[in-house]
Amino acid sequence: MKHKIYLLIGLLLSSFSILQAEDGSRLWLRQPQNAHAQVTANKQSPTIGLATRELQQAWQGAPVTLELKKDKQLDKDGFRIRHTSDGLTITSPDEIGLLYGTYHLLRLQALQSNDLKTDNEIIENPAYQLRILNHWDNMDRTIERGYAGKSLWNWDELPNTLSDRYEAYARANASIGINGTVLNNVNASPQILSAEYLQKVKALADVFRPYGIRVYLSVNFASPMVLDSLPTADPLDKEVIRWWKNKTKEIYKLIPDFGGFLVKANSEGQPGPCDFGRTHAEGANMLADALKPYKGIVMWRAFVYSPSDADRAKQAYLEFQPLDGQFRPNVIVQVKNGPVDFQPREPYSPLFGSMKHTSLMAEFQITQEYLGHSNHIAYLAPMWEEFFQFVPATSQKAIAGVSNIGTDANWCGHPFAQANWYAFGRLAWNPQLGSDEIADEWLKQTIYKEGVTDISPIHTDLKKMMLESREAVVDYMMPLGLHHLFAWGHHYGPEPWCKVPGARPDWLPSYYHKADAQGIGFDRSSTGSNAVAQYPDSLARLYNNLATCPEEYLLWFHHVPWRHTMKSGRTLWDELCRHYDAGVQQVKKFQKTWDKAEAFVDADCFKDVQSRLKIQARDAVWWKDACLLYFQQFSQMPIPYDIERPIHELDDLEKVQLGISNYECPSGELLNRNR
Ligand code: GCW
Repeated sequence: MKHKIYLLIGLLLSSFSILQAEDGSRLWLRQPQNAHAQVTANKQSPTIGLATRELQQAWQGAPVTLELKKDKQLDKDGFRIRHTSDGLTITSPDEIGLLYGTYHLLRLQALQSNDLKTDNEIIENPAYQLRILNHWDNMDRTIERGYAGKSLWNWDELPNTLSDRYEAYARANASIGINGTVLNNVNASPQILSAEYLQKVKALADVFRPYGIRVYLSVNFASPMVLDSLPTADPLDKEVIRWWKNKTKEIYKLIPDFGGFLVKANSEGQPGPCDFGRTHAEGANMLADALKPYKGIVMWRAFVYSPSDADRAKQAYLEFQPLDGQFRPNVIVQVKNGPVDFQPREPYSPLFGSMKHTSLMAEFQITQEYLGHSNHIAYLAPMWEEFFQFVPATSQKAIAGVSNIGTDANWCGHPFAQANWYAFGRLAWNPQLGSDEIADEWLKQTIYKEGVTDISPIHTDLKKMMLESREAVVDYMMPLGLHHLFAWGHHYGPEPWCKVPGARPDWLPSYYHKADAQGIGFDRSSTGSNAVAQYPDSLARLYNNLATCPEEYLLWFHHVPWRHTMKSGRTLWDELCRHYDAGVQQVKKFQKTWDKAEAFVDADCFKDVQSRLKIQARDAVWWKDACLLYFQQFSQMPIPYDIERPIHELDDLEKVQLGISNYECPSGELLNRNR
């Protein structure tokens, strides 16, 4: 009797946990945990213990052997999976490779992949050695450009209380190959290096370690002045050098595998070596020397633009390229994918390929600062794929993505925003994976509710929606190479008219669109700012010529007359109108696609995405009307008669105030406030 009651309670609990678990909190790791697989290993360690447990609980197939062994074909994180007479063997020269192999195997199982059915060996090595998330998390748990709740790191409770989420976070990252995390905002508080906070950082590092995740910190260059009242932070000053050496030693005592520092210096008001008449290289090298004995690295950001006359898109190159060859080997210069700032579409940053004697790494933005926050679907893999066409992974050893993770139950706010975290990890492992393949993997593992066996009526459409979503955002926000038309501060809605008395010109949209009676766009050709000259010759020629410049970058590189004839034969103005309208129509199509998915997904998830799509559809119209009505004042041309008419007055749109802060926008709260 007693047993029966326990059984009943057990059943109730497990069905309850299944219901609970459809809230997105399990991410792409939703496989049943009741497998009892047979697993053996030729060594024991915490990491191998994790791999063993994952397999025991979820692997439904033949016995698995975990084999730690040198193998000429495998890098440290790489693995081999092969069939043997008594089951499967996962081999790796390092424990972490065994864990990656484990997650790979379980992913193949979840996807019912054919790779498993054949006798083929699977060999995987990551493209980038360092695959790092950058958190822009502040010490008060707000997140700069975070749209999924608060920061995961509960600094007040640390180091004594460890949230379950810390381990879940590490596991999720390990499952997609991410092996580093920068815990705090690049606009860094010096406090993070205080003895008190280092204890908290250590507590997190201890949780992450078995999952192969190394901890890094963003540091404020003026830390010695703020924390210990040194009179200067000059990187050539003996006391300053000593301070950083001691601080580094203190960190490694607590965290022997600490990864290193990320630095935003002399950018947007942050302190840096230039405050003391030194170069970025001198600043970075001083930190690199302190880290070298421990094999730590410095990731030094190239996101700089001073209030000078030079075109903002040229500035990172102008400042950093001349320093090529001056950085220590353990410095990596971290460069945003584009030359301006994470816009919906930018050409790649010309710094890539132009610093032959310096290690560079790309910084992507997973959080959708400029792509509709967590209200809009914008699957970013196609954007990153575009980047890899210009900047192949072979040229670098590291890659970073600005995280979109917060305390929301589903981690990322929008249920589909998880796909961007997932895609970043998968691409950092293998940039050759197609956006299509990654979307396929993510959907199958994440989105369909338990019990659905046939996804074929909806799967292709959902995948298509994801694949088209980023281009839709480009279309309704900033087509044809337009950029930075965002509202002051929050970077959510349109404000191409924005004027802020006394503001830096390059913080205002008109600096970028330059609309006037003649035309629109930023002349970066040889007759303008000549930013084209920063690209390799063949590309420079292509971009420089109005006739050959790819239309998706047209207004990035040229100021183009309104009546210019486009490839379609239409005028630029008509083409612009059509792109804006196409973006709007696309989102309406997404709404239809999603409504068809109702029977296949969890009810709450369905409603959540449905209501966010409504917001996205309204926002798309808002963007289209705002931009077209505003630019029409210059073009003086009619909106083509066969496309939907604006439904707003420009005057009204110019009065829209969202009332959201620059730094935090908890998901779900951005429901068209004050509109
Ligand atoms: O994209 C811009 C953001 C800032 C950010 C900065 C940076 C962390 O608007 O919020 O600050 O870039 O990358 O440093």
